[in-house]
Amino acid sequence: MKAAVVSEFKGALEIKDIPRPTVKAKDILVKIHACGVCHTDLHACHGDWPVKPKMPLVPGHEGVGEVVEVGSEVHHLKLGDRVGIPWLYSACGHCDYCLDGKETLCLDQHNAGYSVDGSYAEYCLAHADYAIKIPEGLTYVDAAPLFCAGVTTYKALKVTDVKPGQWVAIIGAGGLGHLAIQYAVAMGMNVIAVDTGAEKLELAKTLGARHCIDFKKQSPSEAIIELTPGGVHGVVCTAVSQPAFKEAYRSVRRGGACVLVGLPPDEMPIPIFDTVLNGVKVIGSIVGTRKDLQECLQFAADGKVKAITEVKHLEDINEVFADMEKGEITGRIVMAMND
Ligand code: 8ID
Ligand code: ZN
Repeated sequence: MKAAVVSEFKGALEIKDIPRPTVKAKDILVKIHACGVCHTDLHACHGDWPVKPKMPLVPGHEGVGEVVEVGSEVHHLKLGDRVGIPWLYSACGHCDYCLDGKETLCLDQHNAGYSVDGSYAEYCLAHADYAIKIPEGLTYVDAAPLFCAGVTTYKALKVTDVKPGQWVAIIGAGGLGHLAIQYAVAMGMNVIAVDTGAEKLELAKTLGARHCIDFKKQSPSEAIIELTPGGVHGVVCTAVSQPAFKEAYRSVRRGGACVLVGLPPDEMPIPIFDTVLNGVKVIGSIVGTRKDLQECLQFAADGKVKAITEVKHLEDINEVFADMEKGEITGRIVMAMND
């Protein structure tokens, strides 16, 4: 099968012919029709984070397609089912976290396109218990970005605990952020979006942001505090930039929540005095559970959220990564396969 493979950190991806994976008892094989390109894939190929991915690696954790093989112990999925393979490739299912509905914190998890090969390929293996069905009415291209960008931002918004009618700031309106804006609007929140460039900010406005701030033209936190005296009730920071996290922290009102989602490999210095006196919550949020994923897919199936996508192919991946590094992508790039 054809796959995009990275063999060394920071090396280019190569299109290779590699063996189709073999299905074990609890697996399914998915013929991939679309896979979104997440900034995490770029971090993986660069070896940016303390925990390193397998190498060589087939990246990709927004892969969607049809089930073409079913393991002997799989009874809830059948040939032809439309499914997606998220970042949470598998978890142990037995630890405190798994039992407590916090499976994304399981210490014994695997991650698609990181610790196991992912969906930048014509076929991808999935653990049947963690592959999620795509509701009717969603195309593969529309569904793919929801398997990471969608579920991650939907969950992060839940974690802010911002209520309908209250204010949330979305810092970084890229692949994740443009979906965050839509989920926030659908959840009844008032949104302020922060990014740079007319194209991204105009898109943010079209998607329902009440105010848009260009971080290259003004200080986002100062602008946010002027717009919402005291600051916003919650902020979700998806930007791949340490200064953006400082701005996010400074934008939150007393008692509010600053939810960290983006993963630049830096530290975030936090003033202890202000955090204590202001009762500010600083919370990390990692993707979402299978339940979160089902919910976030349903929002899209109901027409409340729609990923803005541009379709490319496996052969384009190095160019897509270069554009992503320069911040030149609006919405999400989705690679179409087997079409
Ligand atoms: O579960 C998680 N926590 C999770 C899940 C998926 C992705 C975390 N991530 C991480 C990725 O690894 C990456 O670090 O979220 C980050 C964003 O992923 P993405 O949305 O896929 O990346 P993108 O499409 O490149 O968008 C990033 C946006 O940030 C803007 C850029 O202009 C771009 O639109 N941005 C930057 I860079 N600096 C900014 C700043 N100072 C900024 N926006 C506002 N202020
Ligand atoms: Zn991702």
